[in-house]
Amino acid sequence: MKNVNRRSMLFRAMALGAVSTLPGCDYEDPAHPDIADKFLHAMSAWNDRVQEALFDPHTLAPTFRADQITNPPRFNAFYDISQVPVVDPATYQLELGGQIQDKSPWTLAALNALAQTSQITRLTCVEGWRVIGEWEGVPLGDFLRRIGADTTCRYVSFKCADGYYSSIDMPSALHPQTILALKFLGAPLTPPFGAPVRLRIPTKLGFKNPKSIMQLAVTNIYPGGYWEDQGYNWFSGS
Ligand SMILES: Nc1nc2c(c(=O)[nH]1)N[C@H]1C(S)=C(S)[C@@H](COP(=O)(O)O)O[C@H]1N2
Ligand SMILES: [Mo]
Repeated sequence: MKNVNRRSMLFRAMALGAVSTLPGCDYEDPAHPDIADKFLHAMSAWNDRVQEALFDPHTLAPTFRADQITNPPRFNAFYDISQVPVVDPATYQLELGGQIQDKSPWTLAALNALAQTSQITRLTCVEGWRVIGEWEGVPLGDFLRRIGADTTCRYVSFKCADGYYSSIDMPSALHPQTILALKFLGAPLTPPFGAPVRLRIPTKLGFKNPKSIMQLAVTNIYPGGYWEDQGYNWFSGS
């Protein structure tokens, strides 16, 4: 058992090592730019398969005490905080698409009326910083079952108010700590931190936590993502 765990840890470390060297390294062989690119993408696709195979849907990400929370939190997006779009919570509707039986859109009030859960977990950005925060919201698995999503599909995809987009594998979507977060530190999310609804998925890196989600879809067609399409490893479990 001990050996199996150690081996699994080693594979995880290898997979994550490749994740963290891929985005920032700017590696390009001037003589064969396409070959270098294809090689890195093939490595990343291999990484996705290893990480998907190793993912244990019952293993929980670490949780923390209230006094460990990073306050103030740290903002990150592909643009400056002054450019953050503001979504009107009163008229907000979460649109649903793909392999879902009931695609009626969800208001914020309807989402708030569902059973909520809260977590004190760590968000790790691929840039190398981490914050601990308290998020509260609806378990994504509960929500998917509620709307009649086909949970045999491979992907859940998200489109955001700022044009950001991302997607996750179904086993990770059904993980108990994966939530559609509505609150941070007991108060509704603010625009920089993903108002009105963001994904909080502590088993994955920060860029897999889309903020200000406007559309959610369930699909078997690979949806990619904003950073994923630029070479960041898609699975990116942490
Ligand atoms: N809509 C949207 N969501 C996003 C991003 C973004 O640019 N736009 N950036 C991602 C990245 S790279 C990180 S690290 C986290 C940062 O979340 P925070 O601002 O709450 O720390 O949001 C993720 N979700
Ligand atoms: Mo990030």
